[in-house]
Amino acid sequence: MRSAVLSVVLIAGMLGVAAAQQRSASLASPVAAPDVRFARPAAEGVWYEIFVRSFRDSDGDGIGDLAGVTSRLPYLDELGIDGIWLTPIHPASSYHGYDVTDYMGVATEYGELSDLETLVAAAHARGIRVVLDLVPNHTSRDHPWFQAALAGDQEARERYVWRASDPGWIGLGGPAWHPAGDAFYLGLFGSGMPDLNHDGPWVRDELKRIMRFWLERGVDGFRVDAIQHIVESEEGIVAGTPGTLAWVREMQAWLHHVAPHAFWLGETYALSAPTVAAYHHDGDLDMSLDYPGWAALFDALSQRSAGPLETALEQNAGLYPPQARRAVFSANHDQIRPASVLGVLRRDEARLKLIAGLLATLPGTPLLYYGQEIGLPNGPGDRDEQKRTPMTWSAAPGRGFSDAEPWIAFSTDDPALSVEAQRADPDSLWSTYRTLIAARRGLPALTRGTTRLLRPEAPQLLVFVRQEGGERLLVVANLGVRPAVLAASERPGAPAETVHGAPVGEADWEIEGLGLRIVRLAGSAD
Ligand SMILES: [Ca+2]
Ligand SMILES: [Ca+2]
Repeated sequence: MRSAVLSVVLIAGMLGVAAAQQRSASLASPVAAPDVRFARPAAEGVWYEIFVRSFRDSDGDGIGDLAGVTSRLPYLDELGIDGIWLTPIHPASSYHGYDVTDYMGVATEYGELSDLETLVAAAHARGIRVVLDLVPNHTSRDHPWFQAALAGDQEARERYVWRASDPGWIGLGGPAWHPAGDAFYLGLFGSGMPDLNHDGPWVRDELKRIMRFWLERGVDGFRVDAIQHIVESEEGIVAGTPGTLAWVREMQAWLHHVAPHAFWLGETYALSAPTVAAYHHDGDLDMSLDYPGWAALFDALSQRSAGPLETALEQNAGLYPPQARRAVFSANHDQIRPASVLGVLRRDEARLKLIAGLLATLPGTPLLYYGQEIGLPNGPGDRDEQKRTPMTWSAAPGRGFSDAEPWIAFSTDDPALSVEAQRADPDSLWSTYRTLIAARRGLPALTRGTTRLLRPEAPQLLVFVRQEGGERLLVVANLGVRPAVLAASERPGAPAETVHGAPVGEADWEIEGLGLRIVRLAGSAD
């Protein structure tokens, strides 16, 4: 009898091990790449972040949705977009979706799984990649795992991070530890977002299972939320720990193995370039968000000096490993939009156009935030919702966003701040973006070329050479508001053709305030 019981236990144990091995084995098998031939590698395209709730409402409930995004793919194609990043589409506790309650679901207000599949297929048919937001650091407090943990389920409890007493750490905006029963759980982003425990294999495997689920539906990668905060040290270091970097390396190795066609874009929210570079060196991260570059861009614009961008370019040279890719941007759903940062002065449109020019020419992968191509401003006040107001497609009631009252008010009633108006105006910000993106597409020196910084006499002029093969492009950007001169003697070659901006010739160039030139240089490489 005893031996029979023992046998049953042994067999059950062996079955359990076998099941776990089978689970791991299926996680490691390759995912077929979508049957699409993209025109260029992901890193050489222009990307576009869509806050799904605010892009286009297809069914008249005032909330943007997946079918709405699908309906605007021709628009994105016309603008020259190669890839879109969708903010979280899953069932979640909050409107923004970063507190997920079901990682393999689609929130009812955004549609159904089939709507996502339709969107991916339609995007791929146009050569546009689709990346989903992945939120691995925390779930919602309402996620069934956390609810089970609160109810005392030991396995569920181990998926989160607990202490018997409050260690007193400060999280991102308040206390990091939150009471529940006779213990405390970690929630760096607040009590509504409990941190997952990535120490054990269960959570890591589950995350791989979630990624597989979406990869099998054709998505091309993931933007990884809060990537710095995955693993905390015992002492309470909550960003960039060796444990987090090792976690990134493991996850990237897994992704490169099962889906080498897909990639990660990490939310490396740090202003120090060496801190961001560590995710590439130690974590083998595919692509980072260039927050140091974002800060340098606005420093340069506010100081009317090329200095901050020159410093950033010099620091970046040799800092990142050769395979590292950086997304360069001027806004996302967490930032005040440039049209609001830069105020309401008349000349600000020139500054927004200069931002477009710098994003198109600086080394990196340009990443736009929906509405930036028309200079969409923030709404009133400083709440995050006001960074995420509905897209203004036209001047008509509902602004082409929705036939219903939008979920939040539009940030502008200016009819000129619409796609419809700016598309009809060859001098508009929208037309500037479209022209620059189209030019960039045809210029490998801009999409993948080397970068050499020059130091001209005029401190407001940012001057650099992008080179690929025998093609050399000289980029000159005037961060000042007054004209500045780049002498012929300061240039590394004779101009062959003005690619962007008013034509320039052999003499000294006077570049207007906030002006930009892209000039092909004669002759071959130096
Ligand atoms: Ca809707
Ligand atoms: Ca964490």
